[in-house]
Amino acid sequence: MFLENKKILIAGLANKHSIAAGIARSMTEQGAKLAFTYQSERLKRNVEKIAHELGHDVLIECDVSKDESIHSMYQELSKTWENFDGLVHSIGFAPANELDGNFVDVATREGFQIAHDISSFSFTALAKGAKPLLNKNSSLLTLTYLGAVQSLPNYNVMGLAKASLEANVRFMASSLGKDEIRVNGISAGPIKTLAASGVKNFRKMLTSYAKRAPLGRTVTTDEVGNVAAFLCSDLASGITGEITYVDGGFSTSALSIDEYLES
Ligand code: NAD
Ligand code: 0WE
Repeated sequence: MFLENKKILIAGLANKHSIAAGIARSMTEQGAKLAFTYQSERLKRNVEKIAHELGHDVLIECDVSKDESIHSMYQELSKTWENFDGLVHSIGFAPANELDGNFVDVATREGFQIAHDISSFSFTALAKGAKPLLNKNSSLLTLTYLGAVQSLPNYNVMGLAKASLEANVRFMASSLGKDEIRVNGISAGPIKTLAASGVKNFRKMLTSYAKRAPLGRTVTTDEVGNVAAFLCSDLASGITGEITYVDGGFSTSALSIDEYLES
């Protein structure tokens, strides 16, 4: 088990379909001790059930849009964990009206600010709070998406926020490298989670993705989880500032034979 004796904090678990749930399963299999944050009282029961089933019991509320909430979360955490070895940031949000329609038409200053605050700055803010508690050889991880580097319909301001998040990975890696803290991102292919459930025609997107991806299918949260466990382990001690794609190869393929012959 390559995460034995590692204490890792996971932020962004909402329900069993969450990417964070796949990460928690895989990290548990590899022997990690986990703590979880949940966004609000509304999600507490879900998160509690998943944590207990996996044999973990540290659960703390944290709304990343509020510095005070992040501060008190770490105060609470430090009562059970004097120090820890990793942080998973699996949080993204933009107002729904920004994710439906022509980018320039639907973009607003407020939507831009919210998307960047919750989806990118929160990773820096969580790292800032974690820094005094992190051991040497710690690892920070976030979840990103191809929309950071290529445009696609409706992802809109989230694409800008993910581009910022990926730059955040590189700047945080540089900032924390001297403390032997690594910072990486996983760019996951589309998965039907709560965050994806509000998205129009998401099922169609999944089908079209599966067609182009070299593996001929979409990926699962457990496949993302396995790579997350690796990146947070000492097996990945030489990797930092990197974005690893877990997308069945989609981003490496310009056109599939099926798409080519269909038109
Ligand atoms: P999810 O809905 O299960 O997780 C999103 C989480 O963000 C939720 O737990 C929610 O509580 C949390 N969150 C939102 N605002 C918050 C706030 N103010 N404070 C604290 N937490 C807050 O969906 P998911 O798909 O598992 O998303 C996790 C991450 O993976 C996101 O960053 C998302 O952009 C990214 N991602 C998702 C996909 C996909 O297709 N599902 C693909 C690539 C990357
Ligand atoms: O990062 C994401 C999810 C982003 C997301 C989704 C929502 C829906 C509900 C952020 N904020 C919100 N806000 C809401 O109110 N993904 C990678 C999944 C995703 O979302 C899309 C996608 C894909 C893929 C939105 C449009 C187009 C494609």
